[in-house]
Amino acid sequence: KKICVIGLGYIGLPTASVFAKAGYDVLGVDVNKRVVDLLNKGEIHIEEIGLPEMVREVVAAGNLKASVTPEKADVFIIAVPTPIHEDYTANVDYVKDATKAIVPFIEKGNVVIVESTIPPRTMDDVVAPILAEAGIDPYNDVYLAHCPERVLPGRILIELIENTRIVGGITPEAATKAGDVYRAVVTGDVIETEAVTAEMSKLMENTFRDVNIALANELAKISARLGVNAHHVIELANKHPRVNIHLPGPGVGGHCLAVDPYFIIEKAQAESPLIAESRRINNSMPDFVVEQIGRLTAELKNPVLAVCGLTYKGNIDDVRESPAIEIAEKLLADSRYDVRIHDPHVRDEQVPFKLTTLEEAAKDAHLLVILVDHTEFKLMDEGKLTENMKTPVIFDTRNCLKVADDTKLTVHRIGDLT
Ligand code: SAJ
Repeated sequence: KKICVIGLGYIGLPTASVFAKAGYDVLGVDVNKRVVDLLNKGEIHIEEIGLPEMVREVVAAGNLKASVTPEKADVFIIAVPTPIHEDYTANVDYVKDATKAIVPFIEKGNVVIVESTIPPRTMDDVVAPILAEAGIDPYNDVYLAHCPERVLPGRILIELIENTRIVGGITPEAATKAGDVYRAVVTGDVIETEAVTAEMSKLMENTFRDVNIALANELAKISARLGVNAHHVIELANKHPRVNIHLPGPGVGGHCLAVDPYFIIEKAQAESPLIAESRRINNSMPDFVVEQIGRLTAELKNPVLAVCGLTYKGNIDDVRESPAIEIAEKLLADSRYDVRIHDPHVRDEQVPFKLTTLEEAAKDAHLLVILVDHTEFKLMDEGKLTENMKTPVIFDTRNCLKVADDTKLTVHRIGDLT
């Protein structure tokens, strides 16, 4: 069986690799020639645990090839980004372009799957009509389905295999045929439903998490006002069997949680005030962190700050929508501060400012701010790290450092600032 995967990003590339590893003949397609050339050499342009080894193996075995143009296949999987417009509506142009790109290669009986996250009704109102216009009956000629990806960056290769998959067919037969594609490689359940239900359930998963994080972030702010330790409150409240307060932090980033809720708001604005307010709360966290840094350094004339971590979460190299970037930019724009920035997972060309080593960042610093819970930071020897600091003070916005009680260090956390 031949599978053509359109889009070789964080989802498409691992997906193509997993099918190739299972023995399928896979063609990965991307508009970026550099990505295609790299892949044909067995190399990759993104960071994900286990992926370099897997890609090298399947490319060497001849099961995965890459090209800038699609070819005929039994199954087409579209995994392209859905960015957001300035007005917070979804930009589904890449999904449209990818659909148009495969149209000349589609034959009767093919399975066409969209994995990209899309606003509710996009399969019925946008994708199906593109096929229809090209003379392909989306309900009878092909098996068209939405199968949202649900993998967690950092655990993609595990979750691609083990997670439950939701397959939303544009017809019940399409759901079954598309479901069979995943049943061949997935050990989790494969559940069939209608396209719009699949679209909505994917969006609600990420919205659920975003709203819950907003609640935790609101608690952090309330705690700062009232002089309560939010982390203790969370620890105790979460002893209740039906309570699971999330972790407050410097904000919500990434291309999923910080974006997907808007796809629901766009389609039902009057009915989604809670979702919209949660977005506002999470978006306000970078300002809250900058304010707290101001308070922690209020006594100093020219505070030197060591800012550690830029990615949107730990142990990945993805800086999309990262609140840490926003915080770094705000600090850099404030002439009161001397700011040094370090992230072991980020390369200079990914960000609009210069990066330093951890040692350079910490040297003579008054405050070290942890914005991301990379393992490198969690494992670091705080004594060694702070020995060259002017004052051994850390602001751990991720509550990720385990600091011994007898340490000379002062550690502030986002949930225990009073
Ligand atoms: N965060 C907090 N507090 C928390 C949990 C997370 O501040 O308690 C922050 C993180 O630091 C990060 C952001 O939220 O900035 C998002 O991180 P995440 O680990 O929650 O999720 P993503 O965006 O990496 O991946 C999510 C996952 N969705 C869910 O867990 C419901 C993943 O399964 C999806 O496949 C992915 O979105 C996606 O592609 O939609």
